[in-house]
Amino acid sequence: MSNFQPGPEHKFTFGMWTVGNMGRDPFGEPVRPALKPLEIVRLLADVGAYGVNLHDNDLVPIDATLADRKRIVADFRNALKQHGLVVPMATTNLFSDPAFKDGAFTSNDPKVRALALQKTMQSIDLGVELGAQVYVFWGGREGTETDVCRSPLDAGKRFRDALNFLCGYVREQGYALKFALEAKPNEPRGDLYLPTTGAMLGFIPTLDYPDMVGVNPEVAHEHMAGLNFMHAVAQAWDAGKLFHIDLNDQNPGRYDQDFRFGAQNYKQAFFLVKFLEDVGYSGSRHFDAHAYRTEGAAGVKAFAAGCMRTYLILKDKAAKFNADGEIQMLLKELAAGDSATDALLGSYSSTRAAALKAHVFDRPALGARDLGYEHLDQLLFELLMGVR
Ligand code: DIG
Ligand code: MN
Ligand code: MN
Repeated sequence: MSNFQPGPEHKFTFGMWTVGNMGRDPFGEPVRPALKPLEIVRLLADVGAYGVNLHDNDLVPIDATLADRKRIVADFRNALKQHGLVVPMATTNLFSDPAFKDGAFTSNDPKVRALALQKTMQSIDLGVELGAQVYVFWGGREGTETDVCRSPLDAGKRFRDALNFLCGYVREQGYALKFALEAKPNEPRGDLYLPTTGAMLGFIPTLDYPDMVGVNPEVAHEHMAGLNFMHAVAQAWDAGKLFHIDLNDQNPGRYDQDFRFGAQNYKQAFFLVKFLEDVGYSGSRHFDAHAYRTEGAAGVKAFAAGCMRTYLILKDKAAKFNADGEIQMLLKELAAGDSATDALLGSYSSTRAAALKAHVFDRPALGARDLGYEHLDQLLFELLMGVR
């Protein structure tokens, strides 16, 4: 039995804001003390993480002087080196400061839009300096409580203009950086623009440099929209756009719970891990989650360790599923072709179209088949529950 201990090869990463979450919520004050960046690095190294990700202001306060910035970044880089952590991803906080209360890139105020570009370029510089190769854009304030304030067409154009400008900046700087767009349907705004991963995938081809831009799907955010997260990830993968991923958990129809990975929906978490491992996803397994507000320091460590242990347990279950003779035999039967019909399917030809139109189907027989999914799903359940 593997001991499910995380190692660098698993590429588990956490945002500084995750284990650094103080437990503040809209109805309550912080319950945990703030952790300094160096304490976060030490904590993540202790639990076996591979890397740490950050918003600009998770590390460098928004009003820091250049001298402050220089010292803070030097200390942080020393801590990363001392503890053997890397920074695969960085992002900008364009949602905390009141200046962005009505959006950043999509704000009606051109001064705010310009400030957002300035802040993001500075934050990109910081991320690249720390070694980031993926840059995430989560538009936490890019939305509205009432559509009276602006047309979604103007919002989309402004977001497109901002990304095109920032792609131009990255290209001119010669940074080896890819952009990953993160969708969320709502919160903290009443509605967020481009609310799902699918919406982001439809938006990317409208950009000047679409090859530089992919997506960063988050479990909780697709679940908030009532969607199947693994399907969203599969669509992104199929489009060659799965540049990063935010792992956590969430019950549908709730606020953004950002629970420990696998804490709510074991079966969906299993199918996600199986998908990522089956296709050979090589990116970070990034946990964008936080401990329950009930927890103290020990609970935060248990949260972080639990995220990674759960992933490794489900990875082991996926391997067992793929090696289970009865399950694989049933799947093989389900996937079996039919030589007579195979000739009718495939790329278009007038011959094939004529044959299809002439073919006589036994439709009642097709409807009468017993597909055996109940038995197959029960086998999966028993495998997940450890009785198989
Ligand atoms: C929230 O899901 C967002 C922010 O935490 C951050 O900007 C992004 C990076 O994963 N996710
Ligand atoms: Mn979230
Ligand atoms: Mn996220």
